Amino acid sequence: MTMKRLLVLSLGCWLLAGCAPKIGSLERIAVVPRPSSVAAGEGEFRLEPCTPLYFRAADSLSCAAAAFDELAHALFGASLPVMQGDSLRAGTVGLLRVDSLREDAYCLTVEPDRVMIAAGGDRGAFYAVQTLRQLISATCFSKKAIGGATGGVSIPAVRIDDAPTMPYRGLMLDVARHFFTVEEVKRTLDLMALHKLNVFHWHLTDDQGWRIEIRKYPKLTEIGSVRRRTLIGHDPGGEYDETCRYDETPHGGYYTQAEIREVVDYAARRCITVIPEVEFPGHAVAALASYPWLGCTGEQYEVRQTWDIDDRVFCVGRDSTFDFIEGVLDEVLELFPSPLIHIGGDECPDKMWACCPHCRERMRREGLTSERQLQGYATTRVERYLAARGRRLMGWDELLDGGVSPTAVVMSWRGSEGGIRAARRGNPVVMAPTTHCYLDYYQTADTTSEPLAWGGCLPLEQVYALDPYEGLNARERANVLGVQANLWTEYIADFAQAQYMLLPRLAAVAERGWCPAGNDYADFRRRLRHLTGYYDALGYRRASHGTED
Ligand code: TNX
Repeated sequence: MTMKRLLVLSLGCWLLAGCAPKIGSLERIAVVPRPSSVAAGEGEFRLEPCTPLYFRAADSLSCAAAAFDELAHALFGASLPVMQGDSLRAGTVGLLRVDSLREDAYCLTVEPDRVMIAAGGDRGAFYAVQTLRQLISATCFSKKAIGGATGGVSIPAVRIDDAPTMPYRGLMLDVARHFFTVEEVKRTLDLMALHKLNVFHWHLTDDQGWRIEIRKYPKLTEIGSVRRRTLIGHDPGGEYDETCRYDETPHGGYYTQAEIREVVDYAARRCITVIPEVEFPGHAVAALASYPWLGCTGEQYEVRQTWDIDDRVFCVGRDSTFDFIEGVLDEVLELFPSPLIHIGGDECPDKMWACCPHCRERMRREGLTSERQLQGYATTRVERYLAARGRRLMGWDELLDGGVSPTAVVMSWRGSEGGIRAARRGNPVVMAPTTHCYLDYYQTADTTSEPLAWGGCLPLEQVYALDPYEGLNARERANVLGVQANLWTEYIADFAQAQYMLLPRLAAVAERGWCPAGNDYADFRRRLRHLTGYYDALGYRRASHGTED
């Protein structure tokens, strides 16, 4: 037999069998974050508009079922026919809860004649659907193709067993420095779901804006949500003075309580918990501008128009300040079911406290010897208030400087040192160090070709190098709840720019949280190429740094 005939014959056999060559399917199986185990099979499953979806109502996998339905709509413009019961028949997709798996674990089996998702609970099943989505060619999801794959799509045969290592995989969005609409927040949550992230940390208040409606204190949004003019440029290091250039249009926005509920619900349906952050006692100028009696001097301030750390913080000498924060928290707790409530606590200068008679009196009465301890007093008082209502306090790593209870959750941002210290003391910790998780930093050293950013340089590879367990023994590691990407928005004025800063670096944070043990950057890049196809198809804006061939 000639070589040519042999080739024609084997190609014919392959076509007849309807199988993709194994090497091809491996290339097609490119899931981010990396699943615990992937075993490529032979052939592929054809998912068609008439493929029945089987599930048992008693399994209550409603998030997963809704995600699957969304997938069907994106592909075919319609839901699949839904059947009740176990799927044992050929040509079906089955969704099943099994007791043998953890709530957030799943086993996805794609065979040429059926797809089976077995999961420990709704979260696991939801993650399986996200994985399934990444097994389908990205082009099927493009805006142009939406609902148009009526001829069906193919999914390569595979068995994937998977579960996250870390229970907390977060993204923080700062909506205070620049406001993002409810629709934009929802698109951010969609992105989180794609990356199997499960905590949305919503930074709702800061010097430059108060963004959450509080019925008891209406001026917080009437006054505190708007800054009079917009900073459009300044010379480096010259933020405070005449080097600033402004656009005279005001910048503002806030979320009504109905909108907050809508976002919390939208997130919950994507297995995402929303942790609100209300900054206390620093980063308070917008609140003080709304109610001057919250500050040490009672002066009338304006909502701040420039960035950086501000000396004007809440007066923690007066009890009225605690009445205020408790009133705010009462409404926050009604809106957010999250067991963790973030109260900031970062970058709080004590200059005002040092010359405030009320703060001095508080120090004397409480036997405090430094102003730093006054922050510790304020934090612990709020922590007690939250604990009495069944919630736990979370804050930035400055909490450690003022003396912190062993139950507060510490978010390590000034490097990992604070997190390491806290984990050794027994505090629960989330790692979000500037060195690996600050997605407001430049993505490349060549900053001249980039839109203005906060500074720093954090390329994709460095994000991926994050080791959340570094320097900790096994006992201490158990205190590390997870990792978080932070998107501060001083220089991110619109949602397109937010996407550009998030993508693709968010994928690296997601992977470090999902499976911190392995660290194979080359393999990550191979899989990421596939994922960037999704970003493009779904219409997200992204950077190409680190993804070029
Ligand atoms: C520090 S991280 C801050 C933010 C800034 C950020 C800029 C933290 C707890 N505080 O207020 O936006 O740096 O990267």
